[in-house]
Amino acid sequence: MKRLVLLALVCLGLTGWAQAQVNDVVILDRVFNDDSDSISNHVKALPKVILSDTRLDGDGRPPEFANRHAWFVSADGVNPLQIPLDEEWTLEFDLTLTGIPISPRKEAGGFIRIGMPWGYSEGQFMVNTDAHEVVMFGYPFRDYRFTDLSYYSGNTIRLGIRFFKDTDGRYKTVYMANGRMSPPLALVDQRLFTGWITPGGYLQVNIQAGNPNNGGTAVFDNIRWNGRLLRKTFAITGSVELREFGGDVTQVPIRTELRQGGAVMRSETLFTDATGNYTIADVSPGTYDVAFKASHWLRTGCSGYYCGGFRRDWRKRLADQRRHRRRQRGDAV
Ligand SMILES: [Ca+2]
Ligand SMILES: [Ca+2]
Repeated sequence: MKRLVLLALVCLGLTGWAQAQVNDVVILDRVFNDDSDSISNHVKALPKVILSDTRLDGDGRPPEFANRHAWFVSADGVNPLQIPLDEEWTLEFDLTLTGIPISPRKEAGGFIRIGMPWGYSEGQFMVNTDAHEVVMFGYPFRDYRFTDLSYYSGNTIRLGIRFFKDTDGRYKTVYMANGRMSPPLALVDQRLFTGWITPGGYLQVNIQAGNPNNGGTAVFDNIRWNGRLLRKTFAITGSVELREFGGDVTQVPIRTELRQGGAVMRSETLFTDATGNYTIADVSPGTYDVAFKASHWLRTGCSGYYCGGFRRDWRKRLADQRRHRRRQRGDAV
């Protein structure tokens, strides 16, 4: 059986690291911080984000205008992701803004940063508690108002932003609110853009001197990125070796199974790069066994991939996998 080739696994990609794709958010506390002794609390429990701030009675130091907190889409949960302008995307969520009291203004909604020669500019697609508006504003985005919608504190409204490059070559946005859509709106001064855009959401609470109970909470639920609920996913990476195979390894389809407790959770066909490296993308947190099989060749497996961060026993798992691999090799000879 000269053709009998074993896929020798190199079990190095034990934990997944996020790829440059949106699968997380990062929360930025106190983007405005005019009341530095307020009490802010933020929760990231994807696909939900909660931003809250209270005791906004000022801190005695000017300015005494407002506090703002934001979140942005991210690949690593640490840095906002700068998305190339030519990439089309849609961000949606169910927003519930509660203001106590409803005046002075509490506002929340979508938030977009776009790279400009001086750094960046920002637009807000927001609702507010006092004027009951659903509006978009902020250079270089075009203003837009949903004139047939009103917003009241405690309401839940579904908001969405779509960004794309139109066939006329101009970058445009479409705003969505409870199923209604704006027309495509071209951004202004498009020649100034430096090539990236980062969307997310924000909460802003205006200060009310003398009222320590002044505060607001914004719940962003069911956050969807390009239609997919935003949850943190991982990539399992590693390499396989097609021993005794002299051809182009990038052309060899490899059947891959992700298993949990013996059950096949997912199967797909993948190809490696020229050096045998593979990536299984968009894996939900969990512990997996991975099995590989190329046509006519032995199936072999690698167990104990843990997606969700390093585990203390990962060295032991690697050792177990090496033993397992040796056994598999022995079977093949
Ligand atoms: Ca202040
Ligand atoms: Ca205060």
